[in-house]
Amino acid sequence: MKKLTLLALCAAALFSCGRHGTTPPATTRTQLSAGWEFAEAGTQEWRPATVPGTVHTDLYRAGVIDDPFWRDNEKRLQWIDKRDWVYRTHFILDEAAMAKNRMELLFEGLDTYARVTVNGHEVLTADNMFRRWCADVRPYVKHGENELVVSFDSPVKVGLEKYDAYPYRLYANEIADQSKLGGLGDKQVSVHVRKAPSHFGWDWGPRFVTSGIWKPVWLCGWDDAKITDVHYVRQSVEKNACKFTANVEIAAAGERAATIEVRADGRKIASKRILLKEGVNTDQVGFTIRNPRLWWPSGMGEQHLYRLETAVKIDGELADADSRKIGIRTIRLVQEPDQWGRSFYFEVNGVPMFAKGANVIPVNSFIPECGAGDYVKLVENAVAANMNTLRIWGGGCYGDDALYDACDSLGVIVWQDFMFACSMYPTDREFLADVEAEAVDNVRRLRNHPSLALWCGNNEMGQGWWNWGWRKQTSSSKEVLDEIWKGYERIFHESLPAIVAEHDPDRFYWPTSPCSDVGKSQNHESGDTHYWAYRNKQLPYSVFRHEKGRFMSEYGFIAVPPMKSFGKFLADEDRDFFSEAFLTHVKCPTEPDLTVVYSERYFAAREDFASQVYCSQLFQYDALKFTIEQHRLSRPFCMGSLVWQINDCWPVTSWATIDYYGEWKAGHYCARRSFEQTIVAADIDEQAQQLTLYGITDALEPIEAALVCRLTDFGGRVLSEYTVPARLDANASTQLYRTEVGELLGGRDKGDAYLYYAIERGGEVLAENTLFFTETRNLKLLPAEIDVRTERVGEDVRLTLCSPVYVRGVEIGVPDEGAFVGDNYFDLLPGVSRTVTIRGCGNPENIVVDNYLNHKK
Ligand code: BMA
Repeated sequence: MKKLTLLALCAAALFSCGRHGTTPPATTRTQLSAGWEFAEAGTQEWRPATVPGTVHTDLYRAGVIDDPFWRDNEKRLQWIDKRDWVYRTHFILDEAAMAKNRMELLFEGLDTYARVTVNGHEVLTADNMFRRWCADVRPYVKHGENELVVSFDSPVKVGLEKYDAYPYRLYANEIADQSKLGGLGDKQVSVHVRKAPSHFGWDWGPRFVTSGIWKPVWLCGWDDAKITDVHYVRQSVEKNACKFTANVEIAAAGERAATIEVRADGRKIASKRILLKEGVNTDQVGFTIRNPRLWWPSGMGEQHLYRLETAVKIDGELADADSRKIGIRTIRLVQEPDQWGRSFYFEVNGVPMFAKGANVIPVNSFIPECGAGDYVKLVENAVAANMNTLRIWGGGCYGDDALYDACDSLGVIVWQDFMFACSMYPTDREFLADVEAEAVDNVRRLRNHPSLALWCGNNEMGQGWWNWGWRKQTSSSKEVLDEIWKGYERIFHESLPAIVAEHDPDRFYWPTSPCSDVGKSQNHESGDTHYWAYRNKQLPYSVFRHEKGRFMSEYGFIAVPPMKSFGKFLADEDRDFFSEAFLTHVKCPTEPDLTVVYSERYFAAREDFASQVYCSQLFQYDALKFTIEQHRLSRPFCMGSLVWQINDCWPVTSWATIDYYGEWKAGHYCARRSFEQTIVAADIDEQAQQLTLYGITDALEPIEAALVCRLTDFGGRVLSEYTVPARLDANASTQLYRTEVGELLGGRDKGDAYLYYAIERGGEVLAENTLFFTETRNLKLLPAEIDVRTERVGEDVRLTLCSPVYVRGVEIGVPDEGAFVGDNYFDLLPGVSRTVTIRGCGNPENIVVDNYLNHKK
């Protein structure tokens, strides 16, 4: 049965007309989200569709396919991307709608090869998932019912045509384009298709090459004028005043006198009379915000945002209005010569910022499954872990507006990649023109966000080409290799920086991540660094003591999902690290072997699934703790630590610190602790066997305190204790104490004791930490019985844990859906109780507290 979308004009004024008057603007924007159906091309099997959405999720909802994430279903669903699909809906235009002078159809995103018809007339064709597509449909619409049809060609079929027609092969990483799984043999078509690279698979992602209307569709009616863009450009920031220009872009139907009005938080602050000409008009309106309140990243100050509204009035009537929030701040990427090479850090409002954060991949393999709330949750989770920076990584998609809104309001700096990763791309003019249009669309969409700090050309292409053997693997003539590199330079050294300079001149452009210097191999003296080499050689994580760069934009430690999540994507019989279904959800080639090796190395082998899962989690915790502390203690040499990765797009063994279902893995609890504003951290020089303790704070005031150290055995006996004065410099890492390890241990075995160290002021512990002198497997841990007391406090459950002996990495498991454990994977110090609040716990009797390491042997 057909459902109809009625264009109720009065309800259709989507953009706030707010303080500009009570009458809605003459320009109307109506979302076409109802009544959609889909069918395979050439069939008449129409089924209900969700728009925005994807064909995979529509097939699942229609009961045609099983859950794509369940067990090894991925393998059986590869046929979908080889078919063509058609989407259609109907909408009704009433007289008021028909009276509009202009009528445009706007697709915020079409994935990917699409032909759009209105009442049988082709109005546009699309070939790039990342672009916006707009068509004039006025000549084709009619009073009453109208039909809108979007036909998608298989991205794989089109990709294959392009691949076959291309004069030479282009490098694509085989974990990043799993062509064999897709039934295409060696034919890696992803680089020819402008859609999320990770749709073709990744080392954490399934291969689901989607099609669909993945972003909202709008029908826009207008008479004289429509605002097509507003860019607020800061001219100067002074203590008492911040000067701005609003660059306003207006489409006009003919020559008309008009007024542009700008309001800040509802108060009119500027207006200008202009003369519109038919076509696209651009004009500038200057205004000043007096006594500006600055926007700061989380942890550095408040995130003050101003609501700015720009309106166009004709004959005193509101033609159109644009409303958005902006923040006032300066951000500079400081790259200046220093004793180590050249710095690389963000300076916000004149204050150097140590970037604490993570990388973001697509939030779901089927991106439209996520709504604004999911993006808010993601950023809240980042801030909850004391992060101030997110990198939107280049192998997925440019983020949803809601993601940047959340970063603005919660104070998270965004490093934004353009969508190119781990491959080399076509070099022809047509491809270049397409990606240029894509870049312009996205730069214009995102440039008003105060959180946005930097545009980066691509992920890992420069290093891959010159230093990771991609040229060799391309096995082409020198001429072809030169041509590929020339194409690279055209996109990343010419076009994209020029687009950023023209459309977003205040923002820094960085050609590729990682990059030390254009054309040079990666070093630790300048630029940003990804460090992954430990994996292939199975190196201990302590290698991160040496593998530190000026800004660590990627590093991470893999872990299986938390125990609670397995039941959602695996059957009970799959609970084995090497079962077929389990391995379907492992995409990284070193896994699960590396996890097994590391579990053995750090914790000693364990047989049962639950304790293997636990070891995998604790490994992620310990390795991240070590590495984050190394980064932070070596500031100002290193000024950024972005964990790979904060999220997952499906249930998988990955480096994510939060799994697909939103469960915090051990790594996220660790990040929260290690990214706290003030921490104490230890560094052991293995060769000299010298221990140095550091106090690190991002606070803008120095801290006068005392450093307390207690060498203790695992039964709780204090072996030695001392206190020294400690002064932590503001926004810095300060060496507090240095000693020989041997002297400290006083002849004891390294497994006999641990060091508790803390900074205290007036009896208050400002930061505390523990240090071991050997791997956990060698610690002389004693059998422990943890005393667990439970108490209900309102909706929450409060657990108080205590043990007379040292307990490593306590894991608290709560089976209830949606429950959140306030703290987890921490160590219990002998005789020191710890209270944890659990949200959403039904029956406290179901809580499992264990650590597998202090069991009786
Ligand atoms: C980096 C990233 C991704 C990848 C990750 C983990 O290379 O840029 O390509 O998923 O490492 O291997």
